[in-house]
Amino acid sequence: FWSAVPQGPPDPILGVTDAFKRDTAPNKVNLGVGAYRDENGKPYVLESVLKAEDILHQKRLDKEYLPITGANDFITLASELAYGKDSNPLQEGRVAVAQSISGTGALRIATGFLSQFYNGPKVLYLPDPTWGNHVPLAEGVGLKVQRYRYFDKKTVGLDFNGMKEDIKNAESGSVILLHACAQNPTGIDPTQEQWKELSELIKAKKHLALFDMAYQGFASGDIIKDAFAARYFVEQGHQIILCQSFAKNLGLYAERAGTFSMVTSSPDEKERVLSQIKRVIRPLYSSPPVHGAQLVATILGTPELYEQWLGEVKKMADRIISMRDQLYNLLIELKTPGEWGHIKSQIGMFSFTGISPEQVQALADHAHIYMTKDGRISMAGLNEHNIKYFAESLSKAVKG
Ligand code: PLP
Ligand code: TYF
Repeated sequence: FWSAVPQGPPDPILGVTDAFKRDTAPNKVNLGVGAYRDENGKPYVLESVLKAEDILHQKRLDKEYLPITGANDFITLASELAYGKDSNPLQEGRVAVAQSISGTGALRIATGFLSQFYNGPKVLYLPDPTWGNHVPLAEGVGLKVQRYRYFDKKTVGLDFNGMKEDIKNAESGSVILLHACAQNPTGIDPTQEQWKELSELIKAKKHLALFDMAYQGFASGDIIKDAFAARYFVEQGHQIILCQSFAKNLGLYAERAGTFSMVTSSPDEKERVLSQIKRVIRPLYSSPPVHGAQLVATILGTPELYEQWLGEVKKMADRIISMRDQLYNLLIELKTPGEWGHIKSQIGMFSFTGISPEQVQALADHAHIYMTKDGRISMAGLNEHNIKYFAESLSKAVKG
């Protein structure tokens, strides 16, 4: 049956973890996948999550199927976290929300819904570069992918003029995917002033803004600040689509907790949209898993746990920021050729170092340091034990 099936390429990001695992060197470093690591390079389970686990355990809850759109307390609390409790469309009951299989699943509901129901151009505009999975998420359901300029190689910063020009030139009513904060892979976000301009422009062109919010809290350590862009667009009357993930900010990677939501124009429209969202979800997986959603709802709905969680998000974000400072200082001390200010100014889980694919390969071959081919490093993979080794190796690779 399957003799003609060709070998597929490894995933550009998860393939890095495989290569790292195969390496037997004791000093190997994995800066590939975007998953938080503690001071000792170990995966980190938040204290607030452990406490929520205890609470849930004692409740002896059943394992009944959830509704197609998930657990009601979870979707309510999760959307309040993203939009803000006093957000108009939430208050007015015109946001259609469904629990999703984390951020990826939310994006898949989004593309599925768009391909079936969107009357505008069936094109998804993605930043260049973006998270690799965005492309098959769109193309897999027949949406065309276009790019808007985002990264400026020369400044290792945002190509804001290019971005605006491409969004302006896109056919009216196009779907524009925006990273809500902590852009993956570049770690470069528009400023609040720039977001305001983008909102104007996207509104003037009647585009549909789709926010991918995978890092709320991870960028600045402050969940409100990190929600600025999405909330501002909503305040300005954009009927946004929002894909929310709890993988990073709650460290719930494998629990697959997230939401898909759409701001609609009325409660009646919301009901109709929701009825179709259910029909998108049903053949994909019928209904979502329960445990992660219960953890999130317990934390967001218990004031002490919520406060503790805010502190823990800040702690993770701050550790990453401190690694940025240290890495920058080391690279300067080592007289590494080039300008490295971007390491400090970039935001969130990743730093886009700007090194070449050859230098990336050299670091893997000679120093057992693994990162994605585009030179992106997961800052959380760095810690007091390996940062000096990494800076020295990077410096050496750049000097050639
Ligand atoms: N979107 C972006 C930009 C991401 O970086 C990620 C994860 O790395 C996701 C979405 C989805 O992740 P998950 O499905 O684990 O929530
Ligand atoms: O590092 C990144 O950019 C992501 C991480 O199921 C990731 O690709 C890994 C596994 C997964 C979702 C996201």
